[in-house]
Amino acid sequence: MDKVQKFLARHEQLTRRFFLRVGAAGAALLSHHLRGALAADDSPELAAAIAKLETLFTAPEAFQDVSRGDPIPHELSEDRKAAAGLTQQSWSLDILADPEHAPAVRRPMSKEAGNAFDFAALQQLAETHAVKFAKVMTCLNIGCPLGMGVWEGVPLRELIWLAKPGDDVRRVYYYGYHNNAAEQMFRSSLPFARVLEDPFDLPPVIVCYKLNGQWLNSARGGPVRMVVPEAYGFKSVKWLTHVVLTNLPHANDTYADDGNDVDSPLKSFAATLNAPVSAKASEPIALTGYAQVGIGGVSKVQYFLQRDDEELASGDPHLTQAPWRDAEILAPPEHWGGGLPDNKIPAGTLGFDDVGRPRTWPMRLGKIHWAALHPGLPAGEYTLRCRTVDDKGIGQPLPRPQRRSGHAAIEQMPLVVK
Ligand SMILES: Nc1nc2c(c(=O)[nH]1)N[C@H]1C(S)=C(S)[C@@H](COP(=O)(O)O)O[C@H]1N2
Ligand SMILES: [Mo]
Repeated sequence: MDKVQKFLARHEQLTRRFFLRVGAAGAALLSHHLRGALAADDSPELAAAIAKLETLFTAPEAFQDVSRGDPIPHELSEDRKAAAGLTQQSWSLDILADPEHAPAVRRPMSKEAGNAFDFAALQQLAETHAVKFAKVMTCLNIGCPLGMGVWEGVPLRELIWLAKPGDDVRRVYYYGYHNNAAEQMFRSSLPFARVLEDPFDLPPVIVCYKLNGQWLNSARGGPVRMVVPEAYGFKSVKWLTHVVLTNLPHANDTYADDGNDVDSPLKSFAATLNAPVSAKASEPIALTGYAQVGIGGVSKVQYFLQRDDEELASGDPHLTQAPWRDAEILAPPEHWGGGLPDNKIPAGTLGFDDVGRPRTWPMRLGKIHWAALHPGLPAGEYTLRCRTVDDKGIGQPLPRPQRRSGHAAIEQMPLVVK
């Protein structure tokens, strides 16, 4: 066996899903998004590039970490975690009225009053209300996903109803353990209506205790964190300790102070993975990448290879008129990675069928992989760009090109052909 074949044999499950696409079995499995054929289905270069792609789900300990705090809560010793309420045994949640913009809350719950909501109560609610869904966790400021997995929890509204809120609640804000230092507090907020209702087929906002079928670990915000499906990471407060019901009509997020568009939902964008920096003249070029599927969906991933000595058309800053070529969106994987128990999508995960296949593809709020084989090029210096086109046919970075609303800039990579 040559090197490429050996490599493919080892990564059979990753490559198989790609080549399935071409056959009838693949066509049955895949959605209407997959169409057309690659320039060469039997390219070993492309097969090897696809085999190198990481799994779509991320093991909980392999997420990139951006947590704040001095010390960072998940780095406390086990004893100090227990004392701080950062273990399942010691965790509790206060659900209170905002003292400064107080709505009516008939049954506030707090540690101080001795009736805080605890982990046992959360598990009791979970028996009848648990929900699971797949989602990328993406930092608005960083742009690329920190990781993706299946998050499990109880809808926040189920906890809030226990506190018996009155009619004048307009927003909910919440924060987590912060070493009892006000300046370390990390706070987020949501309109009360978003907590009560799940618009546009979104999953609910959850109080989360599991990731990829395992108890939520300390680094990911365990024992309990918030997870807001359609939002960037800063809405998903870790080490959750307080939920505050307020009559305040506007956002008071920590990220608002940082100048961000705090109610912006996830954007779609494409990026390359293992993009070649150089290629041989006249030889096909294998391209691979991933895309984040934001609230607008992804109908296409496209790329565009441009000679650096040729000028871009003027008056088209977002390259809407460039000669984009369609890449292939890879079919859903058979193995999602991420350390799922028995390598299976947990039963009952929203958006997946009984055998763990996604009901729609690309799946919103997740990631996908893409690939393309570009015909050989003459020697020269080139720039490789890629973009997503959303379900309305709008190409990246539109309709929200503003960086403060989340990363959507078109990626550019240099490529030298020799
Ligand atoms: N308590 C607390 N929660 C937090 C943060 C934090 O610093 N403290 N960081 C937020 C930000 S900015 C992001 S992007 C996500 C990252 O989640 P992750 O660590 O699970 O990837 O956590 C959010 N939740
Ligand atoms: Mo973030």
